[in-house]
Amino acid sequence: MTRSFVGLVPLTLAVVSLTFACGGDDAPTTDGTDTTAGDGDGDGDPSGDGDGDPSGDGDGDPGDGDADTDEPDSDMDGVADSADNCPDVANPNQLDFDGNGKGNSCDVLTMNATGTLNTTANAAVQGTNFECDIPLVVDVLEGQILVQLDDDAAVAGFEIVNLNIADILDKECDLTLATATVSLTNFVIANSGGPFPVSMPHTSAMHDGGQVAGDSDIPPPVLSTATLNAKVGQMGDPMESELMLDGALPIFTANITGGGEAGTLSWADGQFVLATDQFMIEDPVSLTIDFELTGLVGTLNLAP
Ligand SMILES: [Ca+2]
Ligand SMILES: [Ca+2]
Ligand SMILES: [Ca+2]
Repeated sequence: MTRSFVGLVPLTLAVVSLTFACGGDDAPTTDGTDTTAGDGDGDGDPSGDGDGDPSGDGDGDPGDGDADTDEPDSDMDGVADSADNCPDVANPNQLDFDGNGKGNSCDVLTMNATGTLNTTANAAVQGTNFECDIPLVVDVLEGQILVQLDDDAAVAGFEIVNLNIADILDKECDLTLATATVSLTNFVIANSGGPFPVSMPHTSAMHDGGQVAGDSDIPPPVLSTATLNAKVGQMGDPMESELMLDGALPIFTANITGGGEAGTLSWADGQFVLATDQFMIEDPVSLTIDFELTGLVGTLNLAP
């Protein structure tokens, strides 16, 4: 009955005018909107509760988002589709770290990464005590890191999509028998899978304050390559090989502030073996040179 009544609002308007003319409405409005004869509330609402709600439950649906009526709630998280910031993902907390209207559970922070990391290349002549270290600056020119938070303000996922690193050219160290010269070119650290989970607990208060901080608890899996050029002594052309990194990066500390407006990823593991490689030198004498990249220390700055 109620629904059919509301459907007749235009008709009802006419009735009200008639009723007013007849003096039967005890609370008519002066703007002509009170279309319900005799209900006394002056709003034209047949349910009499004054909210224009045909169902009479007082919530003014449809479109109020409380899902207590026949409004669809596709993910059944208790928040109606029309008000759900992730309509297809159950996220009853509706947490939205960056306040962009998309809830954490269906949103990703995309951060650009730049910064400087440090590692050390060790060159050693097999079967001898001759070895030397070359400090290398890993200058991350550009990169992309994705950050995924969830609806419980408890877990974050990270994905290091790529880190493009400036060429490292002609770094030398003294192997006693000869000078080792090392170059790293086409150096890219890239994701080797999907986002990886990390345990980075933060409270709802921190979330609402726009901050995530903590340590990753597993090494990020990466597929990283570089071309290693090495030359020993002044003879011959540089040797070249594909340098495959170890498949993981050390754990890091993350700190993201301002709801994703800024952040850092910091590494501080000086002992981590990042990559190894081996060269055979035939001229002027036969030597095997082992190379090892050890340590990852430094900070990447993150920005949207
Ligand atoms: Ca929902
Ligand atoms: Ca949802
Ligand atoms: Ca968001």
